[in-house]
Amino acid sequence: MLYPKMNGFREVIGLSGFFDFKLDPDNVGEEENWQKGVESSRSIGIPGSWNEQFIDTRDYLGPTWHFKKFYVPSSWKEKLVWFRIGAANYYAKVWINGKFIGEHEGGYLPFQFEVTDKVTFGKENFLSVKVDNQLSPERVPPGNIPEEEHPRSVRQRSYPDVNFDFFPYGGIHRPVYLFCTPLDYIEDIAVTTSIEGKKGLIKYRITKKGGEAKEAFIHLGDENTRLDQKTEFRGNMAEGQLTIDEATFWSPDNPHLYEMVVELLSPEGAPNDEYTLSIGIRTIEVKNDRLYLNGEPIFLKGFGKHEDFPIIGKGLSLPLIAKDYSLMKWIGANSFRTSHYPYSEEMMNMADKEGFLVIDEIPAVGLFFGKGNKRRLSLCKQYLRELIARDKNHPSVIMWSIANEPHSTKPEAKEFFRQLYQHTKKLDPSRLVTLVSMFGLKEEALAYVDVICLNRYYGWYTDPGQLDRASHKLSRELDALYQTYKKPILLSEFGAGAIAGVHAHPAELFSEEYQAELIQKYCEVIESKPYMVGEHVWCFADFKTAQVAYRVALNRKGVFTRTRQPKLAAHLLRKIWIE
Ligand code: GCB
Repeated sequence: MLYPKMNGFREVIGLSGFFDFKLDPDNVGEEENWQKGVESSRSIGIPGSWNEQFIDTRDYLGPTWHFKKFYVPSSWKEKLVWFRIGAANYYAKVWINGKFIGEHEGGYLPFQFEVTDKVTFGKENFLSVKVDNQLSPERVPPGNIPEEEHPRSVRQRSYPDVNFDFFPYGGIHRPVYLFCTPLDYIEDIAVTTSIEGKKGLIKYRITKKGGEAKEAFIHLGDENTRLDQKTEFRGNMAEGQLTIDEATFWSPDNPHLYEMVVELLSPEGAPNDEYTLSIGIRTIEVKNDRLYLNGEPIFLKGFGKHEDFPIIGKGLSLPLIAKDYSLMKWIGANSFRTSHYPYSEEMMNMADKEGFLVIDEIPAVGLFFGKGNKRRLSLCKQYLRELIARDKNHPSVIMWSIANEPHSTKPEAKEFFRQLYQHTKKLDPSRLVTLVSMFGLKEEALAYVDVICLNRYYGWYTDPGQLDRASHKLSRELDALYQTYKKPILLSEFGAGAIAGVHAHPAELFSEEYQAELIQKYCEVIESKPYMVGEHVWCFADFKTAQVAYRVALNRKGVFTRTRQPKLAAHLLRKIWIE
């Protein structure tokens, strides 16, 4: 799926901004025809979560409506018109001028519809978007799970009753766009890259729709290189390869990007659509239980993160993205995981530019097994399909994560993940696949994955306050895990809660000193094991969770506060990772 871009053949109109907004707690909107608008709505800022913008909506998760008037330029009459939302959590239905145009399930991936015959050109149009974020055991990630389906102690139950550890913000969280393409247009471009000595090879596949175009022109370049190639369509697809003899490879140290311009040619040979993609030439593989980027061993240093900030909730904030990358660079990180859902396209583009290696995760968090497995599996497959369609061209993405900490106590979990693993490999054989486990040795599905991701909290949830014991247990478990699976292991979560400003000497739980000491001890253990391919501290920054007795207003495991100020652990990590 291509991100909307403006050029000589395509135009983009941003519809983000204030929308009229109304709650629909009794779910009567559709019956009462709110598709055409409704009285007494108020203004909401989009992108943004409704839970943060008003006093009375903090815990509201049911159906809501977002309305907006917009214009479609008359000059778009000879074009195809598209409507696109970057992400809306969790279920969205869209109408234009009262006519239904489509729906989408899943809160973290883009969706778009062709709306040419639903809009009025040169006149006012009316958009209504219903977004429902009700928690349900049927949805992924799940919530409000009945006791008999997934028993948990009363103390584990939060408000709202989520089966995961972050606040279930609802809303239109990413940009809303109207854009146009020519009638005969480039539908998609997919590239994969490989390396032979100094050569960089770029395989491409272009798909087009509409019209009679038989050929495309490809121009690839940077300041030193320029390649031009004509390619022919067979049906709607054109495939080929470009070779750069002396290529500059993409890596965290030198995130070099080439520009690839694809021009679609009319049967007469005139350009009639164009799309520009940034390409990084790199390889990623596992060899002898190690991780290799461009044929060189690589060790991942970084974090699990969240999209989370006061007032905007999970809404896109470009300044926040810029700030987070600058802090990750300052601290010496080279990677992160998009825990526990796909992050915005804007964040992914910046990872390519700034040179970060990304483990790209679907929103499969809090998975449990039993009733509803089939639906959950098909949703996870849909998420993987949509995520790979969206992110397949990012050099930064090195691994797909098919789930975080599934409650894999039932035997069917193994088959569930076997299917997800195969599904992912089929969609993208060029990248690695991981599962982020809390069960470790008991997680039978680890037999399938390319890299094992393990989350561990010795010294926090177990053996609190006892860091020597924690190190010892960690070391023993990592060795056992490696002996069993003989695969590279990334410690994808470890950390301790620290309330900024709380100090204790000797260190104890919730002090900045304890968090720093725990992280130091874990890093020492990890770095002593040759099969370990990385350390991702949990978490980059403090973040909001549902209300529950064991969270002190926020999850405090951030090495930065929620507003991005460093705790002691941040300075320590900088020493470990940079010096
Ligand atoms: C985990 C989860 C993460 C939580 C973290 C914690 O294992 O993957 O979502 O926030 O633990 O702090 O408990």
